[in-house]
Amino acid sequence: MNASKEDARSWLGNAQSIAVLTGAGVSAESGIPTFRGAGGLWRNFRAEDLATPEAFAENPDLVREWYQWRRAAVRKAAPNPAHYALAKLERCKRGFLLITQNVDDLHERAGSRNVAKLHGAIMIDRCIQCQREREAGDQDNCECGGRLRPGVVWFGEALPEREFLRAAAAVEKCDVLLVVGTSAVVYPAAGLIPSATFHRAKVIEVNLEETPFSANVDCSLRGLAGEILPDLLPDS
Ligand code: BJW
Ligand code: ZN
Repeated sequence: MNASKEDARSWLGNAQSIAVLTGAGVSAESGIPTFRGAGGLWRNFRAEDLATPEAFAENPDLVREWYQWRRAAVRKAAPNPAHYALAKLERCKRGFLLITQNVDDLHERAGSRNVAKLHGAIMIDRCIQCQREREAGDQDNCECGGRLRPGVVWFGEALPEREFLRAAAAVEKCDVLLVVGTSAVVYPAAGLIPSATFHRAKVIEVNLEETPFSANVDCSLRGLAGEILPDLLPDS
């Protein structure tokens, strides 16, 4: 069943509790490249091949250089209307959790407060030896001599448990799950979408393209997040 944008707007307006799941598409209009599809390449590498512990072990300088390039893009970027619309939606709901796979900080900069960051934060570095975290800078090594790595979750690594448990609990009890700008192929994050359906929430998807869940959600809206989200806000 594909309901209309008006239906989606009224579900959001009537919901007591809303969960939102975002992916790289939400930051694309801020100039931050997505992982898959057009713009998902850096030099000749696929993002999926660089975001792994194996890539870092084999070629830490290359992986680090990729992250320094991406950090520069994040520093230059500003939140777009999609980020601001989600921050505004949070302000008008009592039950609200923004679950993001994004490692940038644009949701926070737009004013979102209740955010579960499933894949960590790109602006943080963590020592692989003593585990101490710090704001990312130019250093390659910690004072203890250990190598610094970005504070993100690579393939094969566990998600931060507390963040994932918060996300799973919010999805189980929400009335509406709004899924924005994610290809929905990376697990366990993507598994939150069928979980919402199983727990009888309405699921609204906003994406430029079809995803593996488009046919099963209650409302699939095709287009730019920065254009659709402001128009979905209940009082707009
Ligand atoms: C727009 C738009 C606009 C563009 N408006 N839309 C079950 C089944 C199969 C595999 C697995 C499974 N469970 C686990 C796995 C393995 C693996 C996995 O999922 N693999 C699949 C890819 C096959 N998962 C893991 O390894 C996870 N860990 C794990 O499971 O651990 C188990 C464990 C337990 C206990 C102990 C130890 C281990 C970890 C996953 C970590 C993902 N990390 C990355 C990198 C983060 C760091 C970094 O940034 O460098 O996270 S990968 C990358 O993909 C990144 C993203 O957060 C994530 C999702 O991508 P996203 O956000 O969806 O972006 P895109 O580019 O894919 O899509 C953009 C979308 O936007 C597109 O659809 C566009 O159309 C759309 N769009 N512009 C609206 N303007
Ligand atoms: Zn250290």
